[in-house]
This record gives sequence, structure tokens and C-alpha cells, in this order.
Amino acid sequence: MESALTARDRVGVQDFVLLENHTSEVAFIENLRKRFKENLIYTYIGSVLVSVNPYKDLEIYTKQHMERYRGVNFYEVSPHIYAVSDNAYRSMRTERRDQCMLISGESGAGKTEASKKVLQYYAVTCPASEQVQTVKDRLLQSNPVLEAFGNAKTLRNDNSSRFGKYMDIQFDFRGAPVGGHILNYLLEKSRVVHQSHGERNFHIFYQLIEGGEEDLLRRLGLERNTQQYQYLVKGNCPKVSSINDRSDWKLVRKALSVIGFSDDDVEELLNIIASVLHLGNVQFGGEDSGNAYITTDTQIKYLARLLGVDGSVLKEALTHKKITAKGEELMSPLNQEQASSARDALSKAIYGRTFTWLVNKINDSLAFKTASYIQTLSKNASVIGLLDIYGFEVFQNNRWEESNCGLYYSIALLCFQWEPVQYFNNKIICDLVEEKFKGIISILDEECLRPGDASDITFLEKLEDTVGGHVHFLSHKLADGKTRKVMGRDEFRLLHYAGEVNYSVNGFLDKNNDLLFRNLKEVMCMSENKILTQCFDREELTDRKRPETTATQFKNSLAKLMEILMSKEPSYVRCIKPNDAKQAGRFDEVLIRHQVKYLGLMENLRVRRAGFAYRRRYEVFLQRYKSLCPDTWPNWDGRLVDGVSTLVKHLGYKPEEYKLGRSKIFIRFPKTLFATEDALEEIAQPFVYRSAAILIQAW
Ligand code: AD9
Ligand code: MG
Repeated sequence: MESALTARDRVGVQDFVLLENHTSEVAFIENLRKRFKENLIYTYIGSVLVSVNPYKDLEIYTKQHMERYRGVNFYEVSPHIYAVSDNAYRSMRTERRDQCMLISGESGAGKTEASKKVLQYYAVTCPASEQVQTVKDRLLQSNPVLEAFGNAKTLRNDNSSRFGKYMDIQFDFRGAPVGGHILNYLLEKSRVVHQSHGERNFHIFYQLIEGGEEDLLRRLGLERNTQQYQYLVKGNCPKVSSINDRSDWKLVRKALSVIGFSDDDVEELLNIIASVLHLGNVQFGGEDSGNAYITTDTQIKYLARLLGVDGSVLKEALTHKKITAKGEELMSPLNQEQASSARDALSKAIYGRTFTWLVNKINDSLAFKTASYIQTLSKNASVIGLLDIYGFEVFQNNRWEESNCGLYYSIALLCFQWEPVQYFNNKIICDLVEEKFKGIISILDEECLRPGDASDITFLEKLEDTVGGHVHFLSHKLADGKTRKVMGRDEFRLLHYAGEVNYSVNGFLDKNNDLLFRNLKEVMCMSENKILTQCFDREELTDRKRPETTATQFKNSLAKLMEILMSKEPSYVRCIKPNDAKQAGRFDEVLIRHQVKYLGLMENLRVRRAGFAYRRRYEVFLQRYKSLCPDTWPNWDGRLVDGVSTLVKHLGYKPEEYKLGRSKIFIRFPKTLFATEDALEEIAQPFVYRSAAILIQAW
């Protein structure tokens, strides 16, 4: 038999806390490597789960595996995403406290896969009834739909989430999942009209063209050739070896019907998807005067039919802009370039709003509506939230939309709320982006609102004036007025935690305004497509108030998300990507070291080593264990902290094993808590009988 020492040599330790040389990054990575080689992709840092993407299917997600983790204490079984899921579920049940699971890591690290595993675990292991089964099915089927419309092949990940997602799973008093709710963040709309080399548009376009039935394509006026469509050729990447668009199409169609989309809904939805492709093929010529005209009517005819709009009105709206001069409304012609960008703005708006409609529609179907349920919900229900944000990408010319560093910072803060430690501090750069009045977002908003000659370049100049001296900001302008040659005149660089990122300011203002000409909005408001009538509200046309800019909207929705997360007990999953080639078995040390650093894993470990892995609020602790001590049973009338102190002294906790904080008790070793749990279990049976006996006597 293999001795304990050699086993450990071979497979490493399953909790980094057990590493002998725990301050050494080299030892940390070596442990990861050993385990990765043995297909042990999960390792703990205390209760934080570190997961390394295996890039191959492992036999560790079967029903038998799920059963193995069900109701079992965290440390009694090998590390697994199921253990974390089960732990969160049990905390929710026993402590009646809402939970959330924060899944972080860079693009392709396995966040979305992890969140799906969690959902599958609950779907299989939680109690079910016929009604609950419907909810479970819908929860599970929401994934393929959202991924079809919100994921795309990028250079880093063949199935990259191009939107941020937070999903609540609601449980009833029996612990059965009875509903769900999804919040979506910042879909990368620009992908609809443009893709970088080697990348694709959102999956749904390819699925429809490859998988759609003959008569469906005929009705939509589409050809079975993705390369016919301007919006699908930019990345020169029609096929991806790991993706089967045709079979995915079938899965998505099925998922849509499980979620409860009617045939009408699906028809209208596909009309919109096809329309976006037709829009992309609308080409403009230029007259001598420079005014744009539409070269052929083919697409306009399809658009008019599919969207239920007047073709000639649409045509005019695509080539003109409505302006008000001296109180009169005039149609001012656009040039070729302007017309193309107006068309693209329309495509992005249509797609983006349809995506939001889709999420709302899924939410309607996940909401459990019976009156009696709502009663139970308000009294006894609890929630587990899953946060899957898209990963950071260190690339040239990043889209502003991806700069979600504020979220990462806030999550890091949540993680370290008890014991503040110095770690890879990103706050300074978040302030640079988000600070009121002099942060990049507010300068951008200000420039968007300024009438007159505001442009992308004046925005950059303002940035240079205001934040030019910031250590995390660079542009071509040097402090002494000279020029930094390596940078373009239209870009700035932010030194993010994940590396340096260049942002081109081209299109910044438009993007932030989400500029869609008024007359195009008017056409959309007249559409007979039932989805679009919900997406384009006529009130928008009458409302003279400026809508919030994109950056500000994002900032506000993040603030809301933070509030939701802060009200819940967090669990953490840190995903690591082992190599850039999406290959199984390759462990790229440089890449991994970088992630260990910016995920703050060494700091995580330091905090855990400092101990006190378990924290419980006083009232929760007392409520759960009060029956173990005669002084606290049946009720403790004094201050909570004194009650807890009395209780743990009675239980024989040694002073070094615990600490009493402001509102929580911190327990150093899991075994202490396990012993207390065991004691509780021992008295549980007679306790039930005792209570029953008392009840009968009273009766
Ligand atoms: V992004 O920020 O959305 O671009 P994610 O979500 O972190 O990214 P994703 O979960 O999509 O990455 O994982 C990328 C790919 O890695 C998947 O499509 C799988 O092919 C592969 N993967 C990830 N996790 C696992 C796993 N536990 N087992 C097997 C996995 N393969
Ligand atoms: Mg993802």
C-alpha cells in the first residue's frame, strides 16, 4: 500500500492551509500542478474553492458523486464544487441566511461551467415535486438559451459569456427550488456588428443558419451560408471545431419551449434575429452630393415584412437624421459613413433590447406565482445567488464595456471584510475610473452632455488635463508637453491589476450615449413585431429627459448588485485557466502564477492560516447550540455576546480556539465546530422525544 507520505507527494494537499511552506508561491503552484496532473482540479484554501479548468470531461459530475456530497461535512470528502454547493445549501437551511456564490477568474477559466454544476447539483439533490420539477427544468434550460444569445467564440474561450450574470435560486421552506431570477449586465452589443479576427458573433446567428429548417430559412429570407452575412464575416471564423451549431440549435429550440416560449414568441424572436442579419447587409452608396442611398431594396423588403414596419419610412430613416431647426423638424441627409453607423446603432439597439426582453421573459417563467407560495416565500423562503461575471481580457483596444474592475474590487472587499490585508490593491485604479467629478466615467458623461464641439478627442484631452498625472493612466502626451511615441493620439492606457490595457477613444462618446437617431427609434416604435413593441417604448420619444449614459447605468447596476451580495453569506470559487491553448493536460506556470497573484490567492491563504475559518453571527450561533448548555437553554436573556461566551466556555472551547468579534464568533479550527455539531446531533433524537413529551403533557 502507498504510504501517506508518498500519496501526499504525488497528489499534494487538498487544502492549501496544510502546506508546510504556506508563504511560498512556488510551493502553492507546485501543489496545484501535482493535483492537476492527477486530474484533481479542486483544492481548498479553507472554505474557498480553487478550481483549475481541466479542458476535458472528467468523471466527477455523476449522480453518484452528487450523492456522495449530499449532507456531508465539508472536510470529510475531497474538494469539489458540489461540496461548496452543499455547504451553502445547508447554511441556508440551518441558519436561515441567504447565500451567494461568487465565481471569479479570467476568461476561459471555467466560471460559467462552475455555475452550471452548482445549478445541476441543486436540481438533482434538492427535494422535488411535480411543480418543483418544472422549476428545476426551467432553471436548467435557461442556460442554453442565454448562452445562445449572450455567448460567443472569442480568442480566449469558444463559449465566452459576453454579459455578466447574477442568478438567484429561490427555495421554499422544505428546501425545494421553487423559482429563480436573473440579472444581466452589460451585454457586449458591439459584437453584433463587429468581431475581431478569429472571433464570432453571438452563437444564435450561426445556430439559426446552420440548424434552421428549410422552410423557416425561406420564410426569414436567409441562405444557409453564414458567409453571406456582413455581420458574420468580420472575424473570418465561421466554424469552430468544438461547437456543433446544428445540434445546439435543436437544444435551444427545445429549451425555449421548456421555458414556456410560445410558437408566436419564437417566431417573433427569430424574425428579429434574421432582421439583424438583413440589416447588416444593407449597403450604402454615395451620391455626388455625398448623401447616402441604399443600393438595393432586397433587404429592406425582408426587414419591412419581418419587423412589420413601412419599408419606405425605414429607408428614409436609415439615410436621414431628423433635426429641429427654428422650431421646425427637418430631415437632414446622412453621408455614407454616417448611414453605416446609424444602421449599426440600430442593429445593436435591436439586439441588446431583445436580449433584455429575453431575460425578462425567462424571469417571468421562473417566477413562482401562486398566492399561497408567495405567503410561504415571504416567511420561510431563502435564496442562493450565483454570480458569474465575464472574465477580464488583457487585449489591445479594449472595449470600455469590459472594464468591470469595480466589481472585482468590491468582491475582493467582501472576501476580506473581517481581516483587512494588504493585497493586490485595485482600489486606486477603480477610483480613477469611478470617482465622482474627476473619475473617467464622470468626465465621459460630462463630455457627452456638453453641446457644441465635444468629440472623442476632446474627451481624451479632458482626461489628460484631469487625470494625466495619475500613476495608472498614460496617453501619448507626456507631462513636459512632448509626445510618447509608442502610443496613438486617440488612445489611453490604464494599468489594471490584470495588466496594461489600451483603450481607443474612437466611438467612446457615441457608445456612451448609446446613440440611436430619433427617427430610427420612431420606426421601431411603429413595429408590429410583438417583442419590439415591448422593447421600444413610445414614451422614450416624448421623454425629453436624457436617459442615463451607459457608463453611469453600469455603475448604478453594480451598486445594486453589491447591495444584494452584501446582504448574503458569501462562498467563493476561484477559477484558474491552465493554458491559453484550451488544451487538456497543459499547465502553463507563468500564466497560472499571474492568476494566483491577481485572484489574491496567497492573501486568501494567509488569512486562512491566521485561522478563524468559521464565523457565525451571535444570534445564529446561540440559536443553534443553546440546547447544549443549561445556562443558555431554553433562552438567554442577556447580551448576545455574553450568551455565546457562556455557551462556549461550557462547551470547553479553549481561548486560542475562538475569538468574539463585534457581532460574530470566529472559530479557528473546523474540528471545534464539528465537535459541537456532533454534540448537537447526539442530543437531537432524545430532544425531539422530550419536546414531544412536553407537548403531550401540556395537551
Ligand atoms: V468567460 O469569462 O465567460 O470567457 P468562463 O465562463 O470562465 O469564461 P467557461 O466556464 O466558459 O469559462 O469554460 C471554458 C471552457 O472550458 C468550457 O467551454 C469547457 O470546455 C472547459 N471547462 C471549464 N470548466 C470545465 C470543467 N469543470 N470540466 C471540463 C471545463 N471542462
Ligand atoms: Mg463564462
